Amino acid sequence: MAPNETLAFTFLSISGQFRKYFHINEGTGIISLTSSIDREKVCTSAETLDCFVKTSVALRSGISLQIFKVLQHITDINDHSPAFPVQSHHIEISESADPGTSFTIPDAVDKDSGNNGLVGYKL
Ligand SMILES: [Ca+2]
Ligand SMILES: [Ca+2]
Repeated sequence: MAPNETLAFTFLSISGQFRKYFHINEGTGIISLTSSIDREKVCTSAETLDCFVKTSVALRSGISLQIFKVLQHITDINDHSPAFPVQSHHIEISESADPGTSFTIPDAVDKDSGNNGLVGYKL
């Protein structure tokens, strides 16, 4: 690098809908958030525990260019409570029902992942 040449960092690409969440300082290369990320909105697949942002950053100095990849992992916090899909559920029980007769209720869901999304039931 020649003494008067400055470095310039820019995003070449950011995966999916993440572009609006990240900024890169052109002079320092520091990546910062422009707003909070709601993990459950941007990584919607219930089976996917991992939520990654794939980024390509270009570093320019004069006519030279280097590209490197940055993989950012969006970790989950337990910010959703379990909830039933309906507010109430009606069950009819005959007085002749035997002890041990069981009844099902709708499955509750928790939008969080892994242990943060576990649901338990208690009377
Ligand atoms: Ca939760
Ligand atoms: Ca969460």
